[in-house]
Amino acid sequence: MSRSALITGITGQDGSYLAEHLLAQGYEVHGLVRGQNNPRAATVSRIAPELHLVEGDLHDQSSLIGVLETTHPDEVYNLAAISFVALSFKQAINTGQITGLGVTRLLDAIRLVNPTIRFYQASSSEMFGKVRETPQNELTPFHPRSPYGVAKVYGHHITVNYRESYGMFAVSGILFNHESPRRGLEFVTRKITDAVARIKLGLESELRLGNLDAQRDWGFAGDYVRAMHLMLQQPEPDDYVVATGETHSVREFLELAFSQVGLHWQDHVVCDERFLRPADVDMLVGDAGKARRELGWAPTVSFPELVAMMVESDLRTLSSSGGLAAAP
Ligand code: NDP
Ligand code: GDR
Repeated sequence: MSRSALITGITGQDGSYLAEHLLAQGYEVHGLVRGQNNPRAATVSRIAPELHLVEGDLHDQSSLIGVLETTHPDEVYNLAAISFVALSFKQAINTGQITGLGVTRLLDAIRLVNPTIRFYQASSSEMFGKVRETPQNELTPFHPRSPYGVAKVYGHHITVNYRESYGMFAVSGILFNHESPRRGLEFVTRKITDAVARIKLGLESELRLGNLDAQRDWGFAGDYVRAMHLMLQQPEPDDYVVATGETHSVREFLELAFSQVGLHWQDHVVCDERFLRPADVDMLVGDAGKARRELGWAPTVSFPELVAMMVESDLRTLSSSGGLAAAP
């Protein structure tokens, strides 16, 4: 009998990479889709045709219980969230409801239906926020800087709490930023690579951005979903930082992305205070030593390779669609 997995957030960046990875390992994979006629469901079904889509919402506990009862998963990966930090400032309560309390709804549903299910929570380096030490590891104290970060801290602690209180196999993966050609256009990396392709093709001339000094530890999403799966295969549940160990500024990302197509970013980028946040995270860099030692995990894509992959993909997609399609 093949193993079965349920992924929430299937229509997001990580959902499709994780589905592909688990299908390749022989899993039966179910993906939770919210809403009526969700337009992103068709995209993920094209990427992973063997995937089974099921309806449910992290707002609605009985939908989660129903999905667990019908899909019988051995493993549940909770990737669903309001994940855009800027939006979380504008919708702080909604972010708390989904990104925070949604974790408890899912953990409680698992406890009721089948407490032996293994559970992965998508925690974030945003929990470190105003960092207390560099690099950040599993023991670094949290100081979140946004409603999103605060909600993720709650999600992390409730995951650890259900493990300790009920003996559930519940783990929290503290993942640093990871990007890809499938990254949403609202995030800075894809916003940049999409704009570079548009400017190169003569479709646009300007890119408006906020804080260029922010530094992030950027890896490739395809590498990071392998770590999620490995965490659920361990003899004991535990929490892990997943990161490359390198940090780069938004300015460095711009430099590499524009120079790849023979352009200077200074000729096109305009600073626009609409994209500044009420509070930002200045610098993140992770120490993934524990994941390396215990999971045997290591990233395979370097920072320049990641930027090149994303620029090439956006150029290819926009060239073949005459500038109409945003997502590959
Ligand atoms: P995305 O923003 O691309 O995807 C978020 C997913 O959550 C979408 O599929 C969205 O569905 C779904 N969702 C939102 N609200 C609900 C709801 N009420 N019920 C069910 N599903 C919902 O995120 P990523 O793929 O980039 O990230 C995956 C997870 O990992 C997120 O939890 C994120 O916070 C976390 N994370 C991400 C990092 C990164 O760098 N990418 C780093 C660290 C953590 P819909 O299509 O309906 O909107
Ligand atoms: P982040 O990613 O907040 O780190 O959260 P994002 O790409 O949104 O921002 C990174 C940094 O770039 C600065 N920035 C801009 N950001 C956006 N989106 N748009 C702009 O125009 C812009 N200009 C400058 C930001 O201020 C910030 O400092 C991501 C999400 O995937 C989270 O869900 C995840 O938990 C963390 O990564 C780890």
